[in-house]
Amino acid sequence: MAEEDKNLREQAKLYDASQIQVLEGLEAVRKRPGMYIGSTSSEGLHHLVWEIVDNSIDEALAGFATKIQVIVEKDNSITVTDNGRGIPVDIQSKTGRPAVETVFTILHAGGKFGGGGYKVSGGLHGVGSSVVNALSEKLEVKVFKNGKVYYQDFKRGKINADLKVIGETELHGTEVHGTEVHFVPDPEIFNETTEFNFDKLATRIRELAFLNRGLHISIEDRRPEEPLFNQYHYEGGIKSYVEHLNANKEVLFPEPIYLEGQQQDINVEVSIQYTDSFHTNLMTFANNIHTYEGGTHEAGFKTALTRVINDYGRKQKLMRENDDNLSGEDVREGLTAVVSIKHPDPQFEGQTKTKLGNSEVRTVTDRLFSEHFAKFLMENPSVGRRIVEKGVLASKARQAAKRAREVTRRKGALEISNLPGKLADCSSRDPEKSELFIVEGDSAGGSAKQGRSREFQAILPIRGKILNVEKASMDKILANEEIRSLFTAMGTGFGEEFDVSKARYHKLVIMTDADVDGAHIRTLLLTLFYRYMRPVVEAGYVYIAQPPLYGVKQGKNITYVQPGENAEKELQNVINSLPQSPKPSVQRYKGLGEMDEHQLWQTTMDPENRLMLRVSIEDAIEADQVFEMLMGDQVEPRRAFIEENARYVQNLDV
Ligand code: TSJ
Repeated sequence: MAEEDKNLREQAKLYDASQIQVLEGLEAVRKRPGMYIGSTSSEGLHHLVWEIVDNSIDEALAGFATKIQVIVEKDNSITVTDNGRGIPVDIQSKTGRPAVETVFTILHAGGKFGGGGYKVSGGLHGVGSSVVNALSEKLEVKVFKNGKVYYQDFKRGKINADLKVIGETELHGTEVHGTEVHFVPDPEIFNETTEFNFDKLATRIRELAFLNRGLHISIEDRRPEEPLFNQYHYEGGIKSYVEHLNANKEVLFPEPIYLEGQQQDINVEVSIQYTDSFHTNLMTFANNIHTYEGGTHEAGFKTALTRVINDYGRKQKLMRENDDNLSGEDVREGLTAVVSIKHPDPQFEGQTKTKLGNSEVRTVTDRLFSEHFAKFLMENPSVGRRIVEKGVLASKARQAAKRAREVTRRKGALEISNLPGKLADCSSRDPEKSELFIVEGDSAGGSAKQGRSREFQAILPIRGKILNVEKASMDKILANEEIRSLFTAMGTGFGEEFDVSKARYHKLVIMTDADVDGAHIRTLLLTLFYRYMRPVVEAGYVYIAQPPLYGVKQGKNITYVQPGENAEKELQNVINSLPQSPKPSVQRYKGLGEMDEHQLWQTTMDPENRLMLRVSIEDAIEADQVFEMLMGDQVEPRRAFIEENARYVQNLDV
């Protein structure tokens, strides 16, 4: 009995000590949220969702969960549910507390128990569910396990009440098991916005479905009157991803090549398919994290692809004996590929921690892919021939482009001393302060020149449609006047010599009319940036100006309404808020040309007032796909796009 008492007292002491640690730990998270989730902007807010979802993904990777459900509730809170084993609820000897409580109260407690297998959580960002808890006004967890429903809730990371059983799970004789977490992001922390972006969530959730073959994952938005509900499930996994990426393209062979293999605890999946375009789309992932900066899996894949195609081409006498080997770039032209590896202990490196570092992954990926691919080529000689021929063609085009570039360079055409005449440069030479506005049309360009702040804003007017980079080879692109002036103004060089650190402006602002043509030009520019200035997009230098959609005029005063989902509502609010006489008049701005230089400055260019959208690499990829659809060979998707957008424009014109 005395022994028991002592034990209890010890436990209580332990508990007090750990509670103090808990409070200090989570208090640190609330003091410096940026250190744990990157920022407290919209980016950080969405990060919370991935921290939670990653835990369910881990449960799926472990082979226990098959369904994950994400809900954006009416109040912008989030519910994530899975049908896995349920977070353990037993008392841990170390803390004397239920495991599930520890998951939410101790920093970095995620994945401490269970062990083994692949984990997403605790990977790249993986700061864990306790950080989400600390940054939530309220968090509730329900664990369905052992025939019971366990419940606990927290406020700003603090335990509200102990874990308790609130019900039974027996449902029509089948045992329900799983985990449900509901959290309300704390507006004290997320003081910019607590509003979730459905498309952003849906895009990543769809990606997770592609990356985890067989998983059922859904997202529901309960905020609109008519809730939105998307379900994703791909039996083909990344093979379906490649099919999706190539949906609007002409492909060289009907079914993407797919392989999965395992070696040294590393799981490798690769799927590839060639299209008839010049564009390479290679996406690599490690433990579901998009490795934008590549790494050893990417390197292994690239080496294998180049080697296998050259070996095959020579063996089959599809290349001449004296020809040089095809280069990596040559064999990747027109390639769409997804490489996804899973590793028990992934190491992420690089500027944005999106470069896989584990060296053993290089050889494993190389080996598994080359074996499969070489076999495929032997078994499919007509496809093999087309792939080699495409590479040979790319090689020839590259040599032609190199000659064209040399001529361009000799003439000094891309040098800053040859700044295009149309460019109205700014006087600052500090790239961080300097902005380049790319303006649709000479007349709007004129107003922008008049209205700008000469000190740090430069204007480059471009005329109408720029070159279709989808169908043009590199030498054609370089010969294009509009494109050349853009690259010259930027000062970054072109192609292999491209150097983002030479950028003369750290803001590149696309300013087009708010109509279909403007949208088209914007898509063209984004595609150009994505394909030929990608580091500029990745650095976050590209923006889209947001000229106002409406102006409500009363007397001398004009109130502007910005574009966006709620523009019409906002317009009504503005009208209602004004006195009814004299009667306010509404103007809908269809083009930049309808504003004078003063208005243009005030509404769209003045850093104090303007609204600009920063373009993410995902936005650019999407633009690239829209572009492909608009410009590619297939007529049907293009018609659908135009019809859909025609409707959209009609709606706007109401
Ligand atoms: F972490 C979290 F709380 F945020 C969270 C965890 C949120 C959600 C929506 C789900 C989960 C979660 C955790 N789903 N499934 C699990 N599984 C475990 O934690 C688990 C269960 C059993 C065992 C075992 O060894 O028996 C081990 C683990 C890690």
